[in-house]
Order: sequence, then structure tokens, then C-alpha cells
Amino acid sequence: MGLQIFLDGKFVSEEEAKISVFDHGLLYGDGVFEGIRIYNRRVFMLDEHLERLYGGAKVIRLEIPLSPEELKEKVCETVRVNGLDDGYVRLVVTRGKGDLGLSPMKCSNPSVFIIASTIKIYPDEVYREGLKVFTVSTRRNNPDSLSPQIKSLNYLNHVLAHLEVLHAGADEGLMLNDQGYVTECVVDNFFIVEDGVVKTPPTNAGALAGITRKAVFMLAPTEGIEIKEENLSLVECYVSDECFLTGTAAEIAPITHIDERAIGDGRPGPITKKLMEAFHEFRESYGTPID
Ligand code: PXG
Repeated sequence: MGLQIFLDGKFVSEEEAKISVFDHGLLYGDGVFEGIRIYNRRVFMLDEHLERLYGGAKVIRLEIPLSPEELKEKVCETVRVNGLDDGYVRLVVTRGKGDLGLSPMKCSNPSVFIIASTIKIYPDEVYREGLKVFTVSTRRNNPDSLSPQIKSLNYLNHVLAHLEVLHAGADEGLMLNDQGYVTECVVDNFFIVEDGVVKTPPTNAGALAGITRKAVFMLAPTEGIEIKEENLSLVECYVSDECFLTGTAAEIAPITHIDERAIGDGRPGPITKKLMEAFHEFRESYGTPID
């Protein structure tokens, strides 16, 4: 049996899960989304994901037709219906069907769909050996043009960056802002370790307020590790002691090379490993049980 997809109030098969060609999510990338992990029959940090989703929707004046409580239940139900103990949920709210003009006011019914599936994760060796990252020439959206805080369906900035990463044969990309400071990776947040202190760019430098990033901010103090937000230059990253990235799909993964420079001794560092271990315990127990 194929996937059961929640679409606008009911569960339908993959074949039946269709959206109109007049949906402004498709015509203009007008909508918001979340990617969420399921660990051990729990939806990991679901409240935090919903807070970000409703926040982004508010900014673009998109009224989600379900309350956060209702949506929470629908996410859990979609996971249950698909019989998943571990997996990945894609939650999407589009502006809905309108006419060919830009106006969202002509779209009266936003669409909500939820896909619960499995996830292709990096092979184990990535976590043992680390990733190679390449600085892309595509700059992160200027927050005055499109706030990186809105996890919108408009991902061309990242698609362009990802094409560069593929061309370079790297694992992930590093994106700079208009001032030349590091913001984040293409679909992950970015961290360095300098003299025992974990540092990551502030969200107002152009980084998404990632949920896994937030988990690192929760875990670091309990591990006795100092963590702070700071603008980072590329040079500072090249000479840092350790680097890692965080994201829903990647979790916490070590970065061992940036632009062909080995970070530290070119091996995953001790603080990165400590945080990875802490995260492994955290992910199993933290979250909303699906039943
Ligand atoms: N930055 C950007 C720009 C992202 O899109 C993250 C950071 C990490 O945030 P979380 O909340 O996941 O810790 C993201 C994550 C995927 C996928 O399949 C992930 C994202 C977007 C598209 C696909 O992993 N966003």
C-alpha cells in the first residue's frame, strides 16, 4: 500500500493527492512548510515546528485553517495511519487556489497537506569522517528582501546554492550574507568551535532559526559547553578548531573541510562528538508521542 496523505481534511492515496495548477503555492511559492522527524513514535520538537510555521504564516498573512492543537493531532494521525515508528513528516500550507494575478486576497481556501514517510539520511561514515563544505557564490536572501525566518515555499535561493554544491562535488554549501559574513549552510545551520566555545551566526545575519539549532542551544549548557551567537567571517571558520552543521535531516554532523581547508586536524572534533552523543539521547525522549 502506498502512502496515505492528509490533504485538506481527509486521507487520500498518493495518486489522489493533487493540488490545483491555480494554487498560489505553485504559481508564486506562496506558502509555508516544515520538515519534521519522527523518532521512536514521537514527533520531535513538534511544538517548536508549529510555532515557526504559524509565525511564518502570520508574517505572510496566511490564515492556517486549523488550530495548532488540531494540526498537532493531524500530524500524529498521519504518522499513525502510515504505521511509522521513525520517519520524516513534510507539513505544507499553501495559499490555495486563486486566479492568475498575484493577489492572495483572491485565494479563499489555503490548502494543508501532510506527508509522512521515511527519510534518506547521510551514511554512517559521514558522522564518523565528516563533511566537505564549499562556499557558494549565491548570497543568502537579504532579510530586507525576504526574511530567512519565514520557511516559505520559495526555495530558489537554496536551489541555486545547491546546484553550485553539486557542481563543486561538495557535501553541503556555506552561504554568506551581503556583508560577507557566514549565515548558514544550504539546508542546515552552521556552527564553529573556537577555544572550547560553540559559535553560530545570529538569526539576524540571515540564518533560519533552525529547530535542531535550538536543540543544540538546549543541550550545550547541560553538557557544560558555552554557546553563543556571533557574526563569523570565513577566515575565522577556516582557522576554527571544529565545525559542524545541524538540520532536521542531517541532525548534528561534523564538517571537516571548508573550501579545501582542513578544520583542526581534519577529523570530527571532541565537542562536536559530545553534542552528537547528547543529541542521540535527546531525540529518543523529547517530543510529542503519536498515540
Ligand atoms: N536552514 C535552512 C535554510 C533550512 O531550510 C535548516 C537551516 C535547518 O533547520 P531545522 O529546523 O531543520 O533544524 C533548514 C531546514 C530536508 C530539508 O529535507 C530541510 C529544509 C528544507 C528543505 C529540505 O532536510 N530545511
